[in-house]
Amino acid sequence: MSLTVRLAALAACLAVPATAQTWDMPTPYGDGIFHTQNARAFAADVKEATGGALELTVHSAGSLFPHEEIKGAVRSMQVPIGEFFLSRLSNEDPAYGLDSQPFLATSYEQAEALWQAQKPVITDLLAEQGLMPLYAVPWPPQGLYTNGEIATVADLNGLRFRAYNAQLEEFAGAAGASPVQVEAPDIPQAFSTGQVEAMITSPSTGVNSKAWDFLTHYTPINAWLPKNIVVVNQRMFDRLPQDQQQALLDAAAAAETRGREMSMREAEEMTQALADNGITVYEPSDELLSGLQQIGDQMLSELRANAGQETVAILDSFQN
Ligand code: PCA
Repeated sequence: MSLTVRLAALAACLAVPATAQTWDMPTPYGDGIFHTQNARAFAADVKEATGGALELTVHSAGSLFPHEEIKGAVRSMQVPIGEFFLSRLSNEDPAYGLDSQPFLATSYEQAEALWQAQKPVITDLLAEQGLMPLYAVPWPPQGLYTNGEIATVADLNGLRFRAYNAQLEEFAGAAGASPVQVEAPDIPQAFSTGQVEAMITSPSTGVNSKAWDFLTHYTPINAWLPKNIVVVNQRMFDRLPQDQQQALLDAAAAAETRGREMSMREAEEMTQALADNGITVYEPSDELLSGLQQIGDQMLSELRANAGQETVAILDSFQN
């Protein structure tokens, strides 16, 4: 072998380590959503830090597994890693759903404090299923989208209301609306076919689904900041060489910080984008806010009465 050929062969070995592996990473939301962009940046960081030995392929918008199957797919090792909406799991344990309790944590600071209180409990719960949390990122505060302005809770009466989890379903129901579960990528179709006519979600999801095509009004009620979480299968993680484990953890820590910053930026920029595209953005009336808060208070007292000790302990440490 000539020296050049040998050098070329050596370079090829260095570029693609012999043990290089690719991990599929299913995620629920579309490419235009900052959580997905953050996941792709996370993947790029992992690739760079491992010199290409570990590559993550992000499959967005539920394209590899539908949203409701992502957690199970990571658990059963069909995929090593995946992202989902944390409070979807509240039917397994109410601790998962606290970030979607209406008016419990309504700012980024409060959401962060709530996450710090939730995290040890959620880490233990996930560990029972062989899963380890890598990072969690809040959505911007959730606001109310309708046709026409909403002055009081009574104005929501009878509206077919898009919901994404059990808490929102309960909240909409208590406000007199009729909740219908619809995944985020299906929002435009659900509105255009008349399946739903109002929703509570972030300005990010409103812009991503072009809310101005089927809605006229938005009010930032800042009702809660739900989170997405990325989890890894513990056994798959343990099988990685130590340096790759560390690379994954470092990239995850960076993704949590970056994602939160993206979220905060979007809270403002996407609200502006709604207005720029013709949506009327208005401040909620005191009457509307206090009516919705009352429903939140009622839901919280029911939760406290029915939840286990650990969930109540999270609430106590957060609320003190
Ligand atoms: N967007 C997602 C979850 C919360 C949000 O802001 C959705 O509407 O499904």
